[in-house]
Amino acid sequence: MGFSEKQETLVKESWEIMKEDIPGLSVYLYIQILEIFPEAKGLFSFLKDTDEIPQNNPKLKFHAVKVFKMVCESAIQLREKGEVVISGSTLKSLGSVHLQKGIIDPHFEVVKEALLRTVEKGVGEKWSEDMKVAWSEAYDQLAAAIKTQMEKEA
Ligand code: HEM
Ligand code: ISQ
Repeated sequence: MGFSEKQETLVKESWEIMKEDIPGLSVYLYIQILEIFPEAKGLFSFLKDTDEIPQNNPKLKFHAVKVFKMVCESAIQLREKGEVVISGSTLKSLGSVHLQKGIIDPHFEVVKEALLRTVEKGVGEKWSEDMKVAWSEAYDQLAAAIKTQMEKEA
């Protein structure tokens, strides 16, 4: 099933709404991750040594925004080219960072679920099944590209 223009629009539109509350949604994303998978705390350098999720940590925000933006970018590419293309050096570094942190397939499912919950929270009543499918698809394809790279480096 191809990625439609409507799906691309759904992802882009929701990100536009979410941008209005980056600090809140960044923290929410980590809360969801830790709720589903508490051990993730030890993986992130900016969470390791804190009891609570820091509310205004620039690194934390930066990482969360990066993930959202990458999924958006994937949605655009899926519609334009039918596949997710990440530049060689970026992909290499993504592969090695996640490999080195010991990230495995089930972790990708955790982040996916947490991401979807965060989009749902961010867009409020605009949330829909179609929007969920669009984000899921874009995330899955992006995750697949990272996983393929991780296998190459392993
Ligand atoms: C680091 C993106 C999945 C855990 C990173 C970085 C990016 C990123 C951009 C920063 C890389 C750098 O510092 O050069 C993504 C995307 C994902 C994904 C787009 C899925 C499509 C996951 C999953 C986990 C995870 C499933 C596990 C829960 C981490 C950790 C770091 C990291 C622990 C290092 C953070 C630190 O302490 O500095 N990821 N990631 N990532 N990612 Fe992911
Ligand atoms: C995955 N990799 C790096 C940072 C992240 C932040 C939030 C959610 C998932 C992430």
